[in-house]
Amino acid sequence: MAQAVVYIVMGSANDWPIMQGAAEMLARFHIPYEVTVSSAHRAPQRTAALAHEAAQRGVQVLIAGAGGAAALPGVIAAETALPVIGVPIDSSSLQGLDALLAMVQMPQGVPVATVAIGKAGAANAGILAAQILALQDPALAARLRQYKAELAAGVERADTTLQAQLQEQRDGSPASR
Ligand code: RP5
Repeated sequence: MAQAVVYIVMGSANDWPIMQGAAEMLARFHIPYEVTVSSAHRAPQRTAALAHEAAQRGVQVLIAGAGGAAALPGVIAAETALPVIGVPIDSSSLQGLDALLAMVQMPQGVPVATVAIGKAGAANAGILAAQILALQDPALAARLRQYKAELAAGVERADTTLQAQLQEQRDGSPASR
């Protein structure tokens, strides 16, 4: 298996159904990754060690997902100079708003690139990691351009379908008879 260049860390195995979205994006762009569970609060030493050792192991970007009082991405960012992307997970009674604020409101000097709460955020974390890696990888940059072209083509198709439905409604309306 290829050496992982992205490390996905989650505060709990229960975060996996959401964080899987990041893994799927990395796989789509052919980026080797690893996934692990670690918790800033429940396993602080394990979290610090994995963040500290990531660069030596060839990791270039970390994605950290957590819910509640989500310290995980910030603690990882404190222990490494690698870019850290934070994914707020909707796993508490505050629906992820607590995790979002914990990640986005990092003090000056220790950034966490925070994405949206939940599934869209997890997928975007995978894409953002790919975009960072693509700065040094022209083949990956080409795959990202292709992905953007597919997004745009999807919008064109959706609009064509919508216009056809609207036309059908207009043609079938009493005023047009
Ligand atoms: C956070 O607490 C985890 O990231 C998870 O989203 C949340 C709840 O964890 P579990 O009690 O389900 O393990 O640290």
